[in-house]
Amino acid sequence: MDELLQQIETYRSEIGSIVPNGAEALEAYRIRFLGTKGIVKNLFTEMKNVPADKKKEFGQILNDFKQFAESRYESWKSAARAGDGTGTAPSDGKDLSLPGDPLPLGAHHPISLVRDQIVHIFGRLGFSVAEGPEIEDDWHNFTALNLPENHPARDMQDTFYIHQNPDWLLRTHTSSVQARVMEQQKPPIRIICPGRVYRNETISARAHCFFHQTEGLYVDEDVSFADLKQTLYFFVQEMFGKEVRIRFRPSYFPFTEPSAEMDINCRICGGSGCAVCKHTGWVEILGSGMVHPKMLENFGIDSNKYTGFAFGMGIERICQLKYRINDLRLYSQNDVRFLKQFTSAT
Ligand code: 2U9
Repeated sequence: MDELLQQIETYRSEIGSIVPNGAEALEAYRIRFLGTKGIVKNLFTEMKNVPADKKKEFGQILNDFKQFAESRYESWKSAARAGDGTGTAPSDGKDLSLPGDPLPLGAHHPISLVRDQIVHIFGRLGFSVAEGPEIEDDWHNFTALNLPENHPARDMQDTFYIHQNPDWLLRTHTSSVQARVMEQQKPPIRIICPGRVYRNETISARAHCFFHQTEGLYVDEDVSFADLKQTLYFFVQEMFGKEVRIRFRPSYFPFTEPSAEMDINCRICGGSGCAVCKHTGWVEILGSGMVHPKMLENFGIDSNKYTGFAFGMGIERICQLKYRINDLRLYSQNDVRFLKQFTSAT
């Protein structure tokens, strides 16, 4: 019995040190250890000489050894298959059947997560996504949108112009996408336009030279301010929870009349007052209004027959309130410690 155990140990270390090189060596191994007259078979025939009270223990040891010899054979065989295609194991002797190193998985950027959630919420109300170029011409970014040359609103936004052509610029808002859709489509129009926009700002915690917007446009017969309010109320309830409170304040945008900004009760302090809500309990999250009749006419849409509402929001702002991000620079620094914290909310 001791002799047999000793033999098994010797075979184990022999197998452990084998590096089968090529199909022939692999086959030689199979015949020597696993063949019909091989070592494993022979060891089993020794069972008859083992005393009855040791048979169970020895049988277990033999089965373990058999499994060991077989598994080495199987892994070498698949390594050889995965090797050079000739059925020969790679010469460096690596066991290619071992599981690979896990690939580190990335995470979605918080801006993408919030953008996708906005798209999803408005999608449920029948809004589809429209996209347009980030390099725009003056007409689509300004003139068509009721912002003629020398209009003071142009001064409100510092614009990046393209050197090669003074008519080209980096879009300062995604309203230019709505302009392109109005140019091409007849009502009913129900779109949202998420995208990156550019403004010539000094980078700080509160300003950046690019950020992300989602604007929306709904033009049809009988679209009213009540539709605007209920649509935006539905949106914030879905985004921030049913208990969210809203208020509208009159405002001015060149594309809309009347115009209003919408506030929600502060998600950071719950209304008790903090730096984000400037101790008012309210934070502005978007601008909106009824599409200016002149705008509809600019695009050949009969303003006596059709009305519409539009809105625009900064995605970074929604992100800030949702995830309590207080520095705009974090969005573009690509620090993995920041980026890996976010999970999809949809
Ligand atoms: C067309 C018709 C109407 C787009 C609108 C706003 C109100 C608005 C800003 C808020 C903060 C964007 O992120 S922000 O800077 N936008 O308040 N945008 S209505 O109205 C349009 C646009 C195009 C053809």
